[in-house]
Amino acid sequence: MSLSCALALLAPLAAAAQTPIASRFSADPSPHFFAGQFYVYATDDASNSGKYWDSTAWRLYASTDLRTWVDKGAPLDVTVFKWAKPDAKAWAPEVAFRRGKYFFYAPIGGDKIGVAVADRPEGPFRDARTDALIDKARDPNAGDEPIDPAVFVDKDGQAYLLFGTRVPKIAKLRSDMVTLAGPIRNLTVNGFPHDDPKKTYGEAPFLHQHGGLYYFSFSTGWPGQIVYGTAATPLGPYQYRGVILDYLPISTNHQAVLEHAGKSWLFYHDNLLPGGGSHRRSITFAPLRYNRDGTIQTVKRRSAEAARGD
Ligand code: FUB
Repeated sequence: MSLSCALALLAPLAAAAQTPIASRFSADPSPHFFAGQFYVYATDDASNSGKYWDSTAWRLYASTDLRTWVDKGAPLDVTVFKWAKPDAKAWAPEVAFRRGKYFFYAPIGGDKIGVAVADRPEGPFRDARTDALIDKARDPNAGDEPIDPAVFVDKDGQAYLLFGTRVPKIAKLRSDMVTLAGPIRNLTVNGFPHDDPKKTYGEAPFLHQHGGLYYFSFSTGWPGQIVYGTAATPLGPYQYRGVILDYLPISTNHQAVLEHAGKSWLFYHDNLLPGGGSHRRSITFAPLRYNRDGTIQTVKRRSAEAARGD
C-alpha cells in the first residue's frame, strides 16, 4: 500500500467531506447506499452548454468509502424515453430501490417526470412505462414546473413522490413504484419567519425520517438557502425549523440527506472546482448533525479555496 493510500485511510472522513466528489462538473445529488456501495446520481453539468442546464444525460458516481469516487458514466439519457424530445433537458434525478429493482425518476424538459427501471444500480435503465409518470399537461395539480423528484419510502412500505417548484407537491406511489396511488397534493409548511420574506418554498424537495420525526428540506429559491420543517406524518403539515445550509455563491442550492450505518450526511452542490459557476456546479457532502431536540445544526460551508487546499 502506498503512503498516500495509507494516509487517506487514516484521515478522518469529515476531512474528505466538503471537497468535490469528482473533477467533472455535476449537480443535484441523489445519494444512496445500494448493494454495499455508495452511489450519487447527478445532473451532468459537464455536458451542458455552460450557459444553461441543458445537458441531456445524467451521471453516476460510486464509492466504497465516501473518500474515493469512481465516475461510472451516464446511467441514463433522455433518448431512453421514446416519448421525450431527444434534446429535452435532463435535470435533478432521483433513484429508489424496491424488491430487487432500481427506479430512476427523471425530470425531462421541465414539464414531465419519467421513470426508468434497472436490475443494477449502474443500469442499464429502461423506460418503466410508455409515458411520463408526471405530466404537467395531463395531471391535475402537477404544478407549473414538475421537476426535482424525490422519493421517500416509509417504515410501513408506503412510498411517496415529491417534486415541484414554488409549490411543493407530494403523491403516494403504488408498490410498483411506477404509478401514482392517489392525487397530487400540495405540501404545507407553516411558521416561516415573518422577518424574512425570501424564506418560502422554491425547489429541491427532500423527505427523510430521523428519530421518529419526518424532515422536509428544500431550497428557498434562486439563490436559495436549504431550510427544513418537521412533521409527525409524511404528508405534513410541516413546521418550519431552520436553516441547514446558507446561500451559496451560485444561483441554485440542492440537497439530499443520506443516513447510513448510524451516520447522517448532507449532500449538495456548490461552486468548488476551477472554472465553476451557476451552470458548472460540483457535488460535495458534509456530516449532518442533530441536536437533542431534533433540530438540525446548520452546516458550515467550506470555501472553494479551502476545499482545494489553496
Ligand atoms: O440542475 C437543474 C436545476 O437546478 C435543478 O432541477 C434544480 O434543483 C437546480 O439545482
